[in-house]
Amino acid sequence: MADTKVYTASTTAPVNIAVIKYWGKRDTKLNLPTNSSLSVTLSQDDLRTHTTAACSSTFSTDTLILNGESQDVSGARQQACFRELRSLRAALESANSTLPKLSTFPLLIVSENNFPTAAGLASSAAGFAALVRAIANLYELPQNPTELSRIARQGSGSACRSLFGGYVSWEQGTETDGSDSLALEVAPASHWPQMKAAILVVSAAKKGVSSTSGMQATVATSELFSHRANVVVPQRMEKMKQAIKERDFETFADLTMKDSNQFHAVCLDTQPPIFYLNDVSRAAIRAVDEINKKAGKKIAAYTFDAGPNAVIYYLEENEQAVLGALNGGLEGVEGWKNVTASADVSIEE
Ligand code: 2P0
Repeated sequence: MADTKVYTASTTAPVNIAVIKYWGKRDTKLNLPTNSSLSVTLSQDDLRTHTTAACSSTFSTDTLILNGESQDVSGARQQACFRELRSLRAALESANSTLPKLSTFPLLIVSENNFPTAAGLASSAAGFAALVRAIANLYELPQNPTELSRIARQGSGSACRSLFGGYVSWEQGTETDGSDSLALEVAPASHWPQMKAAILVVSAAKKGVSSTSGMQATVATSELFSHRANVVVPQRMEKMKQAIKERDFETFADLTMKDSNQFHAVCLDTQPPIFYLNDVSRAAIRAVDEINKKAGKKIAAYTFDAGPNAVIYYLEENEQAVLGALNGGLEGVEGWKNVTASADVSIEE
């Protein structure tokens, strides 16, 4: 009798915000980066993607629905994730003939973010991480998060870091097939649970230059870029791992702010220049500098991705000093989101 059952599995994946930034690819098809990067995972209570994956012989075609809207799945990124996951499932099925042939069924993926997709809050990272985990759960794959991160990376580079909670590195790797370009846990969230983050939503508008095209323009035209990728970031990766290991917030903050500034410097060095920061972003930078000056040490660290919104890291004990000053002193901020910076990833079945 034909198998007409609908198989389903659900999961959630968190947003991550890099403190050592990914910017530049050596292989655009496999999303292989020109430098390693390191991120902090945000709490799923605040920011996450929830995804259900289903498959059935009764479905007609692969379908992806994001926040209620049907998405195109013919792109190379989605196709690469589907292909890799199906091939892992097919290997299980050929080893065990009693397993249902899920690898041959069309997929239906339904995804919801609990935050605005357009707000520049790394939605593609959580989105592809959740998609890969949901299908891996559906297929009952034995692969661990690092092995799955290789697949999520092909969906969106930064997505590979959202397979873990806590503090996560994406090791650039040297192989041309991407087999060693994957995410590793630097420390679990429980190692440094006092870490908090506040997101200043300066603008919820979609960014002007996409990360994917912006980073390749930088690789092609910036003279500063190779110094960053080859000299600065390798040293910073080591120092950042050490700072996290030692729970040394001052060094963490110093490296985080320097790396954000250098990422935006290579954007400015791109032709034509890419501007992600605006006047409000710059006011946030000055406000954090003032907070740190007043405290006599670094108690707050700003970082900006490919847009004007600020993420401010701080330790719980300094919440009053940091948020009080930011709340009082910044105009032009559309909204606030105080989030727990670091959280364990738990699988929601
Ligand atoms: C990061 N960003 O490390 C950096 C900092 C933006 C600035 O990863 O083309 O959406 O999908 O691999 O992952 C954004 O780039 O780019 C990003 P693709 P992605 O978080």
